[in-house]
Amino acid sequence: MKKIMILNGPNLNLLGKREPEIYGDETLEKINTSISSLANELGISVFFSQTNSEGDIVDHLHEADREFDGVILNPAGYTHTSVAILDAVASISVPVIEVHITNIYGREEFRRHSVTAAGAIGVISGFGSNSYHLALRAMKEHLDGE
Ligand code: CA2
Repeated sequence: MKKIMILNGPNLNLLGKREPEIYGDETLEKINTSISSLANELGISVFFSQTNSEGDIVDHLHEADREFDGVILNPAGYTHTSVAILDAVASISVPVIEVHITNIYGREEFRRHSVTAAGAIGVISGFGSNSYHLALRAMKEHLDGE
């Protein structure tokens, strides 16, 4: 069974608790539960992690390279700034799909560029929590075709 790491960056632990008009009213726990159900359906095993630290994201990506078949990554605010995360994404051999809850291209100018996406195999942005589901389906198809 393929093992996928779902890695969420800073402040995503606040989902459903603040700014529901932007990020929706589902908590991260609820989103993760729904990802688990889909993973079950697809016959994939998923592991969840959320961290507020840039270095922890880098460490998790290194771990994923050793122990997982792919990563679904929402780098959150670091999307727009982090060369360190880009370097980690680009240096690991397992595929990374970047995910955003909101459509970053329809938001403030500073969110319209992703530094980290250049290392990913693709980006899904703007579908709310469904972005994670779409990414999991895309990851399965990608791995099935490898
Ligand atoms: O749309 C996304 O998924 C983002 O990665 C979310 C980041 C934002 O900085 C990116 O530009 C786009 C923000 C995550 C913060 O999440 C919060 C959730 C609830 C309340 C406050 C922040």
